Amino acid sequence: MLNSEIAKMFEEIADMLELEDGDYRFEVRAYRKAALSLNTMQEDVGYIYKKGGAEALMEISGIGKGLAGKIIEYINTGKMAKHEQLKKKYPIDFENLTRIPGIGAKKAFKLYKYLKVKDVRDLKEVLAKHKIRDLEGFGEKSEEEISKGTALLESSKGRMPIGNALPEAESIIKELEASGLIKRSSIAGSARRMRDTVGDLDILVTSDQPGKVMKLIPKLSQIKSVALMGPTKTTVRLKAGISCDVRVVRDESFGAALQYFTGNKDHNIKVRQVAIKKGYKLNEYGLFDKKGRNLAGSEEKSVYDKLGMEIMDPEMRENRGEVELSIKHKIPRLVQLSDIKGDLHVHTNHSDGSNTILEMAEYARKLGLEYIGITDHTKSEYVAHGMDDAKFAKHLAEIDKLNSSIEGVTILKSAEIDILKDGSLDLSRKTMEALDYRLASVHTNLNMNMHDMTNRIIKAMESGYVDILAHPTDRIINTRNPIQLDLDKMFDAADKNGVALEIDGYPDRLDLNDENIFKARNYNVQFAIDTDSHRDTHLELMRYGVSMAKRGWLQKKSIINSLGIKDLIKRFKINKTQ
Ligand code: DGT
Ligand code: CA
Ligand code: CA
Ligand code: ZN
Repeated sequence: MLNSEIAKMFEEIADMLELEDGDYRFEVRAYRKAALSLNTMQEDVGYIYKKGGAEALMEISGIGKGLAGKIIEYINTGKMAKHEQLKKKYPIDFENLTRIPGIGAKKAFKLYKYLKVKDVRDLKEVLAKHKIRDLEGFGEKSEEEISKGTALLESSKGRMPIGNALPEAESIIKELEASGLIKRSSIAGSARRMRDTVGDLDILVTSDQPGKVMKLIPKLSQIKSVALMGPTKTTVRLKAGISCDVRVVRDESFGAALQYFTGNKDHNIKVRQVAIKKGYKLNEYGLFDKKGRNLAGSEEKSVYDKLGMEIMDPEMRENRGEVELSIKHKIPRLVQLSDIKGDLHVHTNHSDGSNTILEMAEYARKLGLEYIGITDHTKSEYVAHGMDDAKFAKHLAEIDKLNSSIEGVTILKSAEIDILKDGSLDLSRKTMEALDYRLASVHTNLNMNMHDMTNRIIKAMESGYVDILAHPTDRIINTRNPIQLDLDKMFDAADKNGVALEIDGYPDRLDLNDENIFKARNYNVQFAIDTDSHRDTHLELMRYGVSMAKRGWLQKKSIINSLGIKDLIKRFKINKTQ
């Protein structure tokens, strides 16, 4: 998808402009805003341009005439003059270097200027020689931080967050389908299972003309290079920085192939054992009996059916006991996106979001949600423009006013209350009591040891003022490790104090993750699946949170925002007459 390529270039232009003499703050902000907007859009800008021209591009939030021109330049020429011109002056791999905590554009430039560091490989060399600690503005502590961050980046190498990977696959499928050569198509592999990160993408299509499909693939707009091309499988490297396997099978094998290539491997091995026990043979072409007669293959469900198994959502296929349940026909009905009635973690421009309360509410209504809870930051989060009690008073009054005029969606009053270092909460009791419900989270002092961190969070939960604990482990995928937290104690406290745990669906977070959700099932805890939106289109990211919940085997009954507005008001004991 073009979005991520262009976003990358915009980010780099912003990085480089920060290094230029003169005041480019306004431009830097504009480029970064546009990059964020592109990165979190699920529709390809190439398509948007093709369909609606420059006008349509300018409807994307954060994209004005100038930036639309740059996007068009890139669509037409594959280049961006501004980017090339700056890049000559700064031949630095900003994209990867600035992913490392402790390195921003300015520090990356210093590392280049004084130590000739252009990329992560160079960085590793100077780290090994302890050259960074002596640089002005760095020091020993910062060298250590950079060293840790580099190790984390290395260990996550190659795995892309699902929120970036899935739209790539969807856009490839769209282009393939537009060719008219394709009968059926699907994403497979870890992206279909909605794992939080994806090693490579797997796409499956059926066609009567597999040769033509294979020839078409290198011409798709997303492809950077072809790694391997065979008669029915092509492996390509995408511009977005991930590999993709595209396989063509005969239409009558589509179900069997889909089952096989969805995986995971351990799930497949178990399923194949079921087949063997029955005297059958199962492979990517179909299910066959002893005499080689085809029993199933066209539909995935019929493969499971003929094995005497109940089909389950791809998210469950991780060999965590689902095969055994499926044989007994006891697969639970997992929560679905359509069960979600509202979003309880939403930011606006009253703290660090981009849109107004009204814009967020209207977008939520457009998506069919019954309610959204506005959870702007509290004062300790000053970098995110957190509000103090006085500002909250005005903010809440505004929500009341909007709520009385807007139809079709309810705006709930809340806050993302900082849990301070000592476990106290960053708002007065009076303000907290004026809220419809309270979401709390840890944002600072993330390096505490497990004992202190666990006590800090449990103290907050026991205050009686926390309804939802947001992004409980505070990890950022590929960037920041989870905080040290005794999860069992935390789950227990959540259960005892009636605190719902959040599944933050924002694709960088996905927190709690599937493994932790799966563990939490042993406790009687409730969950809230939220998007942590910072702009209107982020409200569409709910699907990632729901899939995490499915991967943790959650059912609708344990998700508080599957409640309709009336029941939710009861759950939160909100005094409302509407
Ligand atoms: P990834 O790419 O690391 O995020 O994870 P997957 O699950 O997408 O793995 P991948 O791309 O290597 O293979 C796609 C699917 O193909 C995998 O989930 C199951 C199936 N598969 C691959 N290799 C084998 C194998 O050796 N045996 C069996 N039974 N299935 C396999
Ligand atoms: Ca894969
Ligand atoms: Ca693969
Ligand atoms: Zn938030």
